[in-house]
Formats: sequence, C-alpha cells, structure tokens
Amino acid sequence: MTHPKSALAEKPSETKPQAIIDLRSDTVTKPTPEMRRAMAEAEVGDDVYGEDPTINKLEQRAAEIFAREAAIFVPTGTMGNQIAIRIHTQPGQEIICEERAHIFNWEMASLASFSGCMVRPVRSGNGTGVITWDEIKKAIAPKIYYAAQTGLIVLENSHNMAGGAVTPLETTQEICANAKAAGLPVHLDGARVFNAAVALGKSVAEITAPLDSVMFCLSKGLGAPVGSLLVGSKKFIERARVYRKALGGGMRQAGILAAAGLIALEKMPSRLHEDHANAKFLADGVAQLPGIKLDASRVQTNIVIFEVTKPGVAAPDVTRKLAEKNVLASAIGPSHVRFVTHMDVDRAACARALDAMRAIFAN
Ligand code: TLP
Repeated sequence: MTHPKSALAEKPSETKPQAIIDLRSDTVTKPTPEMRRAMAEAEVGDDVYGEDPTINKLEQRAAEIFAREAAIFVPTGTMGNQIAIRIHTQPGQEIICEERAHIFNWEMASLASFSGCMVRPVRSGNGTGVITWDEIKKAIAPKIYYAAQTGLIVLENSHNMAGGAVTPLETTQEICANAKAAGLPVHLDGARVFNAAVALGKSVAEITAPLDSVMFCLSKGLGAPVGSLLVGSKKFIERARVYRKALGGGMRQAGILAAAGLIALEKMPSRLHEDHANAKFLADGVAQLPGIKLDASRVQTNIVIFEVTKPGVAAPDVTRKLAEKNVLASAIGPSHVRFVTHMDVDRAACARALDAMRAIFAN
C-alpha cells in the first residue's frame, strides 16, 4: 500500500487552498476536543502493576460490551492479534485465514517470527472475502504426524482488503461450531468489528459470541488516537498479559490513552452509519466512471476498493493525481485504490473527492 505523501509537497492547481481530504485510512482521525480534555484529566497509575484506574475501567467496559470475562488494552491491533496467535498456537503449526487477511499481509510476518507459524491462506470462492466452513475445511491439515498441523483459524470482520466486507453471523456460527468440533480455536481480527455490527444491525457481543478471542481497535473508525483491546476468557487474558509484556507493550501511566479510548468505545459506535453512508455515496459515484471496475452494491461499511482498468493508468498514478487535488487515497498494489471514510470526512468532503475522481477519469 503506498501513500502519496510526496505529491503533497506539490502545489495544488486551485488558486484558493483547500483542506486536505484524507481518505487513506480511518487510522488518520484526530482525537476530538472531548477526548483531549479527558486525556488531560485522566486518573493514572502504573498499569504494569495493574494500578491505572482508567485502563482498568476501559478493560472492564470492553469485557462488558463484548460479554466476556476479561479484556486487555494493547497499543496496537497488530500486537493484539499477535498475542492471540501466540496463545492459541504452537511453533510449527499452520494458521488458516483468508488470503487478503491483515495478519498475513500487513503484520510483518510476526506470526512466523513470534509464534513460529505459517499461513495456509484460503481464497473466498465468490471473491467477496468472506470465507465459509466448506472452504476452510479443505485447508485443514490431515491428522498425520508428517504434515504440519492446523493450529488456528483467524477471521477478519469487517475484512479490510476485501473492501470492508462483512461476515454474516450465520457464517461465523457455522465456522466456529465446526472448528470447535475439530478442536480448533477461532480468533477474530475485529479491527473494525463495530462497523460490521452496524452493518449487520446487531451488537458486537452477538456477532462475536461464537469466537474464542476477539481483537478490536479503538484507533480506527472509533476515532481514538491510540489503542486496541483483546477480549476473551479470564485465563486467556492472564496469558495475554505475559505476552504483552514480552513484546514491550507493558505501558505505565497509559490511562491518558484509555481516557480517549473510553469515549471512543462508548460514544463513537453510534455514528459509524454516517461513514457507511458516505462510503456508499463515494462508491456509487466512482462506479459510474469509465476506466474503473467497482461493484458498489458490495460496499457495506466504510471501505471502498476499486480497480483501475483504464489502459496505461496504474493505481499510484491515480493517488498521485488525487493528491494534487488535495484528496489522499491509498494505492493497494498496481491496480487497486482504497478510500476509507471516517469521522473527519463529511459528505461535502466526499463530494469533493468524487469531483476530483471525475476530473481525473473524464480525460
Ligand atoms: N490496518 C491499516 C493498515 O495496516 C493496512 C489500515 O490502514 O487499514 N487488523 C486490521 C483488519 C487492520 O486493518 C489493521 C490496520 C490492523 C489489524 C492493525 O492495527 P494497528 O495499525 O493498530 O496495528
């Protein structure tokens, strides 16, 4: 994924400078004034000793909201996923996930370096990114001593690189029931699980109930500056504390982060439908343009990924031209562009982004 930072240095063609519309990711949001106030006033203590009251409150609220025994605050989604993988697996095992999964493509091969595992990727047959039990079961290693054994299944909901695709609850239930019968744990990379819940019209507790563990991010669509949580059983979270420390994630007066995280957790899920509507608006407009392949009907959450099919034009050319018009997007490989909507881009900003796309693709 490339970000057109260098193009920012070039002067935009408009005479009046326009605000930058940053659609590269929902990670780019800035803390709200309420978050900044809460951070300034947060009660803190040493969290490695379990003495930060604001961290403790955030972990307790996360556990309650996900209807789990316990939760642990971690600095990043990557660390949360990697701790879960370390706990669920043994070195030499395989992890089944969809081929575009974040744990496979964007976590620095940490599942190999930290947990000694390999990925057995699964392609979703219908291209949606939502894998089914029928597809997963074919990837499970036969129980023979001379074949690497499957140790874990990881799902991603919503699925980032599959255009924010949402896994239906019935699919999660079917996978988890069969995995349980096969003695396999299932972890959810739920970086954007609140977006999935909004799209499904259900609570995060309901859509994640069948899973063994869940990681979710405060720092994506929920708008917190830093932080993710891992939720699961008491025993699982006790082990997670050990691995968090091993990875250097034992932070001290981190309540200043948790204070913003609490606002993200309590107040921000209720506005995510706006981001989804804006993504749909963008997708509907972009899908009309010549030289682009996009099925706008598949856009369910806050992510729009489209293919550039115009001859001689690569995705990085598009993001560079957009940046010249003060619209930032991410190129994913040579032919795909990603827009992510979030609380710092409103409908007017999306309309401007669409105008920029129209200007680029009209000629
Ligand atoms: N995603 C980032 C990039 O790393 C691609 C983004 O801009 O979307 N799981 C999923 C599904 C994610 O999308 C991400 C971040 C993570 C895990 C990792 O979270 P962080 O960045 O907090 O380590």
